[in-house]
Amino acid sequence: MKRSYLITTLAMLLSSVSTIALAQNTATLKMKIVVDGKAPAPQPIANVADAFCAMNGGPISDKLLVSEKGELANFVVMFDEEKSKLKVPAELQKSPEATHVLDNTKCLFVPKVIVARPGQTITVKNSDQTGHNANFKMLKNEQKNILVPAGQSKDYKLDPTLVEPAAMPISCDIHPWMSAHVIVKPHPYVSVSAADGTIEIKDLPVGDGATFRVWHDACGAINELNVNGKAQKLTRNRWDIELKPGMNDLGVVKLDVKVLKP
Ligand SMILES: [Cu+2]
Repeated sequence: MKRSYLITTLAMLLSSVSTIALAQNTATLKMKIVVDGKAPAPQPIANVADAFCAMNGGPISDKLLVSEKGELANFVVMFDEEKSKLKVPAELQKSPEATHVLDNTKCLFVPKVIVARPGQTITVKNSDQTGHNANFKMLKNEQKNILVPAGQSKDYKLDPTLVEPAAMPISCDIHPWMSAHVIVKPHPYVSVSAADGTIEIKDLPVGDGATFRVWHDACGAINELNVNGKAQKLTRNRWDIELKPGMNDLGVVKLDVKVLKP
């Protein structure tokens, strides 16, 4: 009894020591993505032929979602494992088992961006009373067009060995305005901005030479960002950041409205 108590205490002590050690040797990257300039308001989709989709005025374009304060949703910051000098720790390279849901709701895909790992499953759900399809236009994984009748769901399984080089489009051929993307990376270092523009990536390696790739569905090439008032040059959407131990809060990162193509 006494011995097991001692072992338990020792194990707890060791695990808290290793947690502290991990926290000191890893970095968290944080920022808030804001559009510099007045972004156009989302417009209703024109020529909606499907009677179900056309109900209640029809869908509003979800390609570019900017709050009243200019905060940009669905902006992606992802660690570039090929260009980075810093390495992903081995324990974080293994994909956990997980299922992501891509819903069809009110004739739009939800969410707009799915962040997945190799071998994981994407369940395409149809909450609408009309048929949809999800056409996975992948570069490495199987290209597949999945027809999902009203109220049903179907699975798309990602290959356990394949990584996609960029955000891959998913479209619905029945409703041409419907668009989502899937990112498949061999690490958990991908963040999609929330409605308030916040990005956060945890457990990153520490040091100089971390390279991140930035992406948004409504942007072409992003050659420059403004980080807390300072111009930051990017090369082909790639951004080199030095990561210090603990919190790396870059503050407000502004994206020029001119690069947006709604
Ligand atoms: Cu559809």
